[in-house]
Amino acid sequence: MTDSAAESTVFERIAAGELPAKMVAETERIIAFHDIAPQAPVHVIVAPRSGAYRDVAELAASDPGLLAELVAVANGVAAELADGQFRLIFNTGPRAGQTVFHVHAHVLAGGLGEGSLV
Ligand code: DGP
Repeated sequence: MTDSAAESTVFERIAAGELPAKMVAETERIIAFHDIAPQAPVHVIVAPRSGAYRDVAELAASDPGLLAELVAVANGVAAELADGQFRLIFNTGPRAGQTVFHVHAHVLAGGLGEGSLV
């Protein structure tokens, strides 16, 4: 195993309690916490505890049940923190803006302009 393969992702370290985060929901396999640099009034990251999957394409192909669980947690977060209306974004690949290669969804909600994409 190479050194880089042995390293935990930042979200695995948050899941393990090694890095602080404002947690909003936790299940056996999923965590949800406020983004460190919010881009909307509500901006929550929802991710599996495990960093085994780099992006949503890998997760969908390998464990669709876990992807469904992640979406259900995102929906619960939006119901609790906003009005249940939300945008769910999976940046997939560096040219799409992905910077953390541990699959995660961005839940964006609260006062997003009609028709806006970002
Ligand atoms: P992406 O660009 O899709 O890979 O999004 C990564 C997001 O993760 C970005 O919006 C910032 C957030 N983020 C990165 N590091 C941390 C951290 O240590 N704590 C928290 N709360 N959020 C983080």
